[in-house]
Amino acid sequence: MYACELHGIKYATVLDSFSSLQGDHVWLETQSNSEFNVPVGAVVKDSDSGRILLEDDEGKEHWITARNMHMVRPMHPSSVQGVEDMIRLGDLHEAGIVHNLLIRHQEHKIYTYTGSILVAVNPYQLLPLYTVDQITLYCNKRIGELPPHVFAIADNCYFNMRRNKRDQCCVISGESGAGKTESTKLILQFLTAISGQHSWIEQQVLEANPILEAFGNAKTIRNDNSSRFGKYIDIHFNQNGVIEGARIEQFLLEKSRVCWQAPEERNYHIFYCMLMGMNMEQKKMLNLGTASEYTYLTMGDCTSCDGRNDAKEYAHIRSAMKILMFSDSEHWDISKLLAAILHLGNVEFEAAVYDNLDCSAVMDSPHFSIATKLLEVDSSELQNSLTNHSIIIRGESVSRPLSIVQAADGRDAFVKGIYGRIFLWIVNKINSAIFNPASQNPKNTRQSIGLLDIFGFENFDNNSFEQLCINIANEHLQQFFVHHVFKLEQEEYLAEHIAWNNIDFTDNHQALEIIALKPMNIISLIDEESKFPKGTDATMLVKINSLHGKSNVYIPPKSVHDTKFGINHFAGVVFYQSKDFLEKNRDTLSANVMQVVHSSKNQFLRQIFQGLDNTKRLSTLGGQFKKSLEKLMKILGQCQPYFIRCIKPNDFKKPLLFDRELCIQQLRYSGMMETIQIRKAGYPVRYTFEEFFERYRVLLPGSVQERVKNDARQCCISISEAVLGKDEGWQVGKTKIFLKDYHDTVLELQRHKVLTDKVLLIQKVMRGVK
Ligand code: AD9
Ligand code: MG
Repeated sequence: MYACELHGIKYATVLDSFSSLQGDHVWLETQSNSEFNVPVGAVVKDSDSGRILLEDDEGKEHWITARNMHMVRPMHPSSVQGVEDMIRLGDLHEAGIVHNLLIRHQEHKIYTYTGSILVAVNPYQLLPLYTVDQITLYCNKRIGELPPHVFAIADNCYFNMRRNKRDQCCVISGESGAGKTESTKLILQFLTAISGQHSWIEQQVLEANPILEAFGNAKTIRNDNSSRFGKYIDIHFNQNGVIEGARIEQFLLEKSRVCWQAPEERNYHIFYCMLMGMNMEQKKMLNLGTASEYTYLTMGDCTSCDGRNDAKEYAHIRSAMKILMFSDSEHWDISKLLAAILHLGNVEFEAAVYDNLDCSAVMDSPHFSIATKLLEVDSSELQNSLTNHSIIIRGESVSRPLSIVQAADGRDAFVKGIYGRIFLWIVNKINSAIFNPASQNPKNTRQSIGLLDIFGFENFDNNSFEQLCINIANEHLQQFFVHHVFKLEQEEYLAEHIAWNNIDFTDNHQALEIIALKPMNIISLIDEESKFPKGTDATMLVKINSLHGKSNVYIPPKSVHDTKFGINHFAGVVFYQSKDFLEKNRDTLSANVMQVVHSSKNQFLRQIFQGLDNTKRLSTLGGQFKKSLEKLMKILGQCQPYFIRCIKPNDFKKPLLFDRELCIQQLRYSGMMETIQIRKAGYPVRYTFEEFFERYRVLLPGSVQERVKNDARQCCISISEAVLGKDEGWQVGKTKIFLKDYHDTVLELQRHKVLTDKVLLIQKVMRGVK
C-alpha cells in the first residue's frame, strides 16, 4: 500500500497492513495553537496493537492511534526526496514548502529555486560551496543546469545583461541575520572573478566592503555582523563584459548606535578594531586605552564578539583603505575624530545654578581636554556650546542654559553628527576611487548590475524612528517584488490574451500609500510636524490619529497617555515609541555646536561638515531617506530584477537548527506560497516574436524553413514545437511568446550545442580543405 492511499481508508486496514506501510512518508498534523503551525513530514517507523509509530522531520517520535489517524495525510513522492525547484513540488502547501527547505537544509543544500527566484537558508557555518572551482563550475551555465546556487543567479544576471543589453539588479531581502550581506559579497566575488581581468578596479570593488562594514556594521542580538545602513552597489561593465567601475549608494546609517547600545550589543566594529589593532605609539598619541574604559563602548556590556578577531580585522581595514586610496594622513584624521568621540562619551556634566536657573557645567576630566585637543577647538567655546543653547531672535543671539540631561543629549547629537559625516565622507572617498567617470560618457554603452543589500525588517521590544524608516524601506521592496512577480505579470497575460486563471496575492500597495505615498501619509505628517517649530511628539500623534485613526494600517495609541502607535506592516504589526521622533527626524545640531565646528583648526572636521551650514534649512532625515528610496525604486524599475529571499532558520545563530515556525513566518510574509503558485502556473520568460527568432533562428527545423520564413510568429511556434515539444506549457500571445524558466534553459542549451556543432563542422571542413 502506498502512503498516498493512507488518507480516507479504514484505520483498521492501515494498521493491519502496517508491515507494508513501514518507511512510507506522511504529513502529520501537530497539536499547537501557534498561527505558524503546519503539518510536519514524518516517516512510519513501527507499529503495535492498534497504533503506528511515526518519526517526524526533527527526529521526534509520535504514536498515532486509530482514533487519531485523521491527523495523518499522504505525502507526495516529490516531497520525500525534496526538489531543487519548488514549482515542482507535488504538495503545494506551506507544509510542503517548509519541509522541502528543512530536508535540504539538513543536507547542507541551503539554496532552493522557485523558478528563477532563489531562496537561501542561512547555514550558520562555512560550507565548501564558494571555492574557485565552484565559480568555474557555475560560470556560463543556465539556471537549473546545476544545483541551485547564489553563483547561478550572479551568472544569469551577467548573462542576461550581455544577452538582453539591459541593466540588471539583484534584490536581496530577508530579516536581520538572514544572510543578505553574505549573499551580496558572494555575488560580488563571482562577478569580479568572471569579469576575468584580476584588475586593480576589481580588487578595489571587493575591498570597499571591509571598510564599509567596519564603519557601518555592528554586533546586535540578532546578528554578529549586522548592517546598520543600507547599500546599493552598482557594478559597471564595459562592452566586453569587463568591470570598469562601480558606485555605492548608502541609506540611513543608524547613528544612535554610536552613543547607545542595547544589552549584549556593540558599537560599530571600527572602535573595537582600532583599540585592539593600533600600535602603542599611535594609541598614546590619541590617549586611548581599552574598550572597557569608554562609556560609548560599554552600554551593551559587551566589548568582544565570539568569532571576530578585532586586531586582525583592523589590519585588514588598514590594507583595504590603502587599496581604496585613503592616504595615511586621511586615515589618521579619521582616527583622531573616532578617538575624540570616545573621549567625548566619557565627559560628564554636573548641575550648577546660575541666576536662579538650572544649568550644567562640564565636569573636570582629562577626557574633555583630550577631546578638545583632538577636535582642535577652543576648550571654553566647546564647553559653552555643550551647556548652553542659543537661538537667533531678530538678528540677536539669545542664550539659554541647558540642564544636565539636555547637555548630555547635545553632546550625543554632536557625536552622532561627527560619526554620520565621517561615514558619508568614507562612502564618497570609496566612490571617488571606484567610480570611473568614463563610464558616464554618453557614447559609452555601459551596462550594469546593481546589488541591493539593505537592513532587514525589524521588530524589537522597543522600536523607534530608525525602525520605522527601515521597515518602510522593506515595505517598498516588498511592493517592488509584488509588482514584478504578480501585477506586471498578470497584466501582461491579459493584454496578450494568454489563457490564464488569476492568482490572488497579498498586495501591500494600499498600506504603503497610507504610510509613505499618498498626500498626508504618515511619514509626511511626521515630517510636517518636524518643520513646525512648536511641533512635539504629542502634537504629531494627534495629527496622525485624526487622519489615519480609522485606517486598518495604523493602530492609534491605547489612550491619551500612551505614546506608542502601531503599523500593520506586510511582515506583521510593529509598535513604535513616538518619543523623540521629531528630534530624530529633524537631525539638526545647535547653532553653537556648528559655530565650534566652523572655528575648529582641525581641517578634516571642518571638511566633513562643509556645505552643511546650519543657517541653511536642511531637509529632515525622513525627507532625505524618502528621496533616496524613491530614487532607488526608479533605478530598480529600469532594471531586469532577480530576487533572492534569505531565510533565517533559527534565532541562535546555530548550524543545522531549523525552527519551522520561524521559517513559516518568513515564508508567509514574503508571499512565498503565492510566488510558487504564480511561478508554477506562469511564464516568467517572454520574448517578442522578433527577439525570439533573432536569438534562436539556428534552431528552426530545415523542414519548415521555406513555409514559415516570412512569418516571425510561425517561426517561433515551429522552433518551440521542435525544441520544447507541443503542448509543453509554453504559450503564444499577440506579440510575444511566453515561456517557463526551464524552457529558456532548454533553448539556450540547445542553441549552444547547435552553434558549437557548427563551429566544429566548419573547422573540420577547413581542415579537409587544407
Ligand atoms: V542584517 O539585516 O544586516 O542584520 P543580514 O545581512 O541578512 O543581516 P548576514 O549576511 O550578515 O545577515 O549574515 C549573518 C551571519 O550569518 C553571517 O555573519 C554569517 O556568520 C552567517 N551566514 C550568512 N550567510 C552565510 C553563508 N552563505 N555561509 C555561511 C553564512 N554563513
Ligand atoms: Mg547585512
